[in-house]
Amino acid sequence: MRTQVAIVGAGPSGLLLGQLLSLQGIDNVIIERKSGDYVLSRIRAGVLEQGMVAMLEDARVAQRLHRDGLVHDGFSLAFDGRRHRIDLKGLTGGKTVTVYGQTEVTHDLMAARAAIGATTIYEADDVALHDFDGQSPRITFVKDGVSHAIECDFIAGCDGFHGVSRRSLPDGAVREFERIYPFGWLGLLADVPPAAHELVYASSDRGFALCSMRSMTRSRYYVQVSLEEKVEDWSDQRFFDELRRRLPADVAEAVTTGASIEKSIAPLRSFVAEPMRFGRLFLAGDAAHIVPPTGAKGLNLAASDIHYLSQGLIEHYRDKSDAGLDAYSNRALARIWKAERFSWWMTSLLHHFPANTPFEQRMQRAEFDYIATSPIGSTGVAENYVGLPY
Ligand code: RFL
Ligand code: PHB
Repeated sequence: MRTQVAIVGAGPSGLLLGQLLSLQGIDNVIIERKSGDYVLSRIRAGVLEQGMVAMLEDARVAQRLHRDGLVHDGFSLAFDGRRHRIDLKGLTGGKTVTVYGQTEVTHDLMAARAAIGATTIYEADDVALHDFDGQSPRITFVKDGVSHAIECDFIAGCDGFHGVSRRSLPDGAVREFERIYPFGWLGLLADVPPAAHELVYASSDRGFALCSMRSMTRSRYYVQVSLEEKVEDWSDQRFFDELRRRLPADVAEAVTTGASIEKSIAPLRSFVAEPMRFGRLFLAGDAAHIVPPTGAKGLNLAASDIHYLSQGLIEHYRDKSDAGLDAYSNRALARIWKAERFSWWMTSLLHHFPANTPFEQRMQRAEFDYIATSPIGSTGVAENYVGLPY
């Protein structure tokens, strides 16, 4: 088999790239390790920046998003029971975010891909990347016990943090930067109305909590937990009791409890691999970088990478120019590092760090007080949360 762009991974990065290329008549094949149903069953992000919404419009997959997505003009930060609203719209000259689950984005992209008739190979085993440092890259894999090869012009490594693409690079080809946080997030999804109309990020002496949602009838909640915690030890009742203890009183009172649809623990990590290109292999999304979920940036960064990468590939085929591909890594990384900083900062502000001294705890409180009383402090938070320009 031969294609122009072989894409490894059918997460949001791979599917969005495939859709944008297909719309320009650029042939592409996606190779995914899991089944389509498995990919759709992963519960992950929920907040889309305006730039990502615009990209989904360009990709012609924004119909359901505009019908079902919830536009949010603001969100709250809470500290020891005190609450401060960040007026996103007012502080950024009219920008907002849209609450729409990653699962739904993935669903819409998969449906569009099926309608276009582009090829996705699901349940591909032993995916391996070859010769991407030369002119004729190739991907091999095993499907239903049979070995296959795809020849291509370029490979897009969109296969997430644990994927094969980054690991295929020769030793020393990339420099990795990493911070692992000493806690995780226990998340719970339930079909109950959200406690508040907007998201609430809360810091308390018992640790961090977040009230989010997928719709006006489906809530997503998180509590910070130690890395030793096991999901099995958290009944729904225990989860909701702990959540309420960490929230300001009025929000805690408004929490409706209900049976969980999903409950899982995710570790928190900051990670960047530089550069994001090696020969004819380009890394995008979680394959190249991870942010802790506190700033809601992971999915949005995947989209901005794909913005730069799709432009580069389109320019290559349409204009016979490699300027966009040559600039890809630097352009993407400039935006990534700013989102890394914001996500690290929000994580540092709002979580209970076991090693923090009383001095550092006072610094967290002073930082919150500054944001809550300074329009300039709040504006910086708002500007980053709605997403920096592409
Ligand atoms: P994905 O979504 O991980 O997709 C990668 C795809 O590649 C496949 N794959 C392979 N395919 C072929 N061969 C191989 N060897 C392969 N290895 C892996 C995988 O099966 C998968 O389908 O990466 P992508 O597309 O870059 O998208 C990035 C986003 O998914 C990610 O940034 C966010 O979901 C991060 N994230 C969150 N971000 C937020 O903004 N807010 C959140 O609340 C939030 N929660 C989360 C998250 C990520 C989580 N992970 C990664 C464990 C919660 C979790 C649990
Ligand atoms: C979510 O709804 O899953 C969510 C929202 C905001 C975040 C992280 C996760 O910062």
